[in-house]
Amino acid sequence: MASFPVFQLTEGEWTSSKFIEVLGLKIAPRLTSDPQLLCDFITNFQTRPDDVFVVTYPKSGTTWVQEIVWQIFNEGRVASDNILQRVPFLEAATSARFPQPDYNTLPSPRILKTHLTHNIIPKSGNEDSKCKYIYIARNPKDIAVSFFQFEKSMKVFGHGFNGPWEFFAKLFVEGNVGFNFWNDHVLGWWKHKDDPNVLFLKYEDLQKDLLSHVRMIANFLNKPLSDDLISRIAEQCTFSGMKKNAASYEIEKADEGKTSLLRKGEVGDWKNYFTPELNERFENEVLAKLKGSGLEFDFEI
Ligand code: PPS
Repeated sequence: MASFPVFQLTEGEWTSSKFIEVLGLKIAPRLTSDPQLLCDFITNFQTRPDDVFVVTYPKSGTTWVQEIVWQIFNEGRVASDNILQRVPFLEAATSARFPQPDYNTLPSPRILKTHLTHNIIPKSGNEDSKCKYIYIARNPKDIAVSFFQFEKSMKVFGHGFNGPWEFFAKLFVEGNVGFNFWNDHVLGWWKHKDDPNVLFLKYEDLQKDLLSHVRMIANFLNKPLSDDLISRIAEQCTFSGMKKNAASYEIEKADEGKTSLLRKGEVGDWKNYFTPELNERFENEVLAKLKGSGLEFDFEI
């Protein structure tokens, strides 16, 4: 019988977010009302050969690439429906709070958002008919800041993070945030970067050259598009382009309005938050773990 420990750290008056551990991953309770059901859903998920998973550690550019992939499959159309309706979030599949599609009857190709680690993500048993995974990695300093701002905005759920930035940064370094340690997540996927059904991208590279990344993604999905269409999708998927369709990227906070999946969309915002001491801690305890892997990040562009 699987167990689903509930996890929340306290330091004085500060509390971390509350999590349920499902398959070893810290998952926010808002994502599932029944951890056993979620565990079964993930474990028994039947992939189709044309499934496309947009995979990230949280706050790494998921929404951005969800939108790019959706537009690639929809001739560059800009849709006003919420992105999570168009590209559903796997880990929310058993949530009572958010209405979820029936994954079995979703038309192909299914485009799915997930933060699952490589060892847990649903896979095809058949070598010849593998679904595709687009993994987006982002530098952990900007992720930590983005994650902190997001957690703060979610605290109306009543089980959320309550504390200052320093506390969140500590939780992040120690892997006590949603989906555990950043370095384990990225390295787990980085090992598979050369698998033919994996496209490993970096947020900072998309910022540097969105056009060629839209083309790369389209080619990876066997959807070669005209130069005009690629330019249009790239233009529509810049941060300012997506901001024009802001309602698509809003999510429910609880009973109290909405928060956006778009915030600043920059590389280097971490410099507004990091002290020299914290920077040293990230270098020694987070980035040092990438040493020898060949995986490197830009922290400014
Ligand atoms: S989530 O909740 O994990 O799905 O969040 P995710 O979408 O992965 O990450 C949110 C951050 O991505 C930024 N974002 C973008 N940056 C550049 N260009 C585009 N088009 C874009 N769309 C989303 C978003 O602003 C969040 O980063 P921060 O640093 O907080 O601004």
